[in-house]
Amino acid sequence: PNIVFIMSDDHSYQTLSAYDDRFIETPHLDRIAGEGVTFVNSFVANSICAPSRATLLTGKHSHMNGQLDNRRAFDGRQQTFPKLLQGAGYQTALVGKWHLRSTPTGYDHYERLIGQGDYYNSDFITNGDTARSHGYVTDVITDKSIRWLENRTPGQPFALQVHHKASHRIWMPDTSALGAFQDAGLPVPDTFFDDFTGKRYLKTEMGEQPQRIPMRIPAAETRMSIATEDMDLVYDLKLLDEEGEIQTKYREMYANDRYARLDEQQKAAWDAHYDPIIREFKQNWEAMSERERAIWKYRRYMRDYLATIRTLDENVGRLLEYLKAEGLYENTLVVYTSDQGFYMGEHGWFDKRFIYEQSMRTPLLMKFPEGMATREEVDELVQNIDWAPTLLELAGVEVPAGMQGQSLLPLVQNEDDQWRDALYYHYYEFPNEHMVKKHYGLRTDRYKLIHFYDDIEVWELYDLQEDPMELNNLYGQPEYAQRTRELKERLR
Ligand code: SGN
Ligand code: CA
Repeated sequence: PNIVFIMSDDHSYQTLSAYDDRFIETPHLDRIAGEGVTFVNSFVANSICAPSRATLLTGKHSHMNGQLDNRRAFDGRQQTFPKLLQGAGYQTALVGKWHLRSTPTGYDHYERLIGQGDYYNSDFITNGDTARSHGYVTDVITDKSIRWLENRTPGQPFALQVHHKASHRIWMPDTSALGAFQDAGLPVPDTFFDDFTGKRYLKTEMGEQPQRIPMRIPAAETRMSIATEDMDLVYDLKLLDEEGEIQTKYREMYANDRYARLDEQQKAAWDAHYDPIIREFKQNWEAMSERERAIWKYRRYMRDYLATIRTLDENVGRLLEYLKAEGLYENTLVVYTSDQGFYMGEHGWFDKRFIYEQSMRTPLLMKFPEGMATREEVDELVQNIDWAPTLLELAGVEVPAGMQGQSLLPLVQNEDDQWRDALYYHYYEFPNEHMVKKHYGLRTDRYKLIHFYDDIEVWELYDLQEDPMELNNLYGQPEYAQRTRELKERLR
């Protein structure tokens, strides 16, 4: 079978309608779900880009493949699934985001973005040579993918990785999608104004009233709030006014870099959309309360984010149509996923990194080759360490012993009560612009135990069944002492 592995950047499961249709309909992505398997408990091992991509390639946790954070370069000498597929006779290619700094290994062909790449008129490195590709990056990545498929050697199986830039910060929509969510309702999440007080330890002594003791709260020390200047009015929300009255920390970066990349035609469409929004902002901002301002920023953010997803969904549809038209669809495994989840205003945030649900989860849909009977929904705990073993087993290649994940093939065919009962997680990038502390933890189907360490010493425990939004830290409560000991032992 062929493999088409599509991975977007920072696409939350909350904005993929096979999972959640409060914000957006994604009919093309839903088709993969409809004809295949939806993994409803899909997670990453370290919720950040380069580590997630290294885990995809190696089937290993960060401490085993060496890619702890976004800063270091991936050691491309180690064993990866593209190398193994190549060795087994597959044509291999990667188009789009790479973000691992070192030169890609294991590919017959690659056209990769440099670092984060750009939404408009982005540069690509094609097998070593750098050139600019005019247009919107999601269209361009799809075009390049289709072109590679057209030029491949027929009759030989292929594995193509399509790694989109969308829907990464700063969420720049295509000109065709600019107004798409202007009138959308966009419900404000219940936890948008979370003050994190439920994360304090609850201390109880015999005969005393339970009380929350003051302590440092990792969630309260981050820099990823929509309401504050963490989310920049000009850079993130595109409020670049001609008069220069909206002065923010990243105004120049937006003006001289992101916005400056647009050509005259793109700028005309861009300005026609944002200028009225800027005027409205200037008229109303002063009179608004803190709360109203926060909600206004949230909706402005969501409109752009969702517009990038709209174009992403259309382009996935275009690629699927191509596979169908060429008679390739039936014998191809199509995977759709993201390098991690993202906050859509839950806890007042954007960004990711935390072991908390919205960022530890990631969408995962798989349409298997025709003739394989698969379940429609898999609810066992799966993680990105499992992706490489799955692709290898499907291709008939032996999974190396060093890979820590497990092939999902048996699981998609049959329920498995012997499947793993817990996931390990570890995030290492601190300090960093968003200031999420280093932490590791364990997630079972019901509980999550977390240890924040380094410049802080904090444990958290959540009962996901009673408290799915992880608002109420149970660590230290006497009635959870036994449970905590068991979870700690399992984690150790
Ligand atoms: C950039 C973003 C951050 C984001 C990281 C990591 N800032 O630094 O907001 O957390 O990427 O994202 S930006 O100003 O450049 O947009 S990741 O997906 O690559 O891990
Ligand atoms: Ca990412």
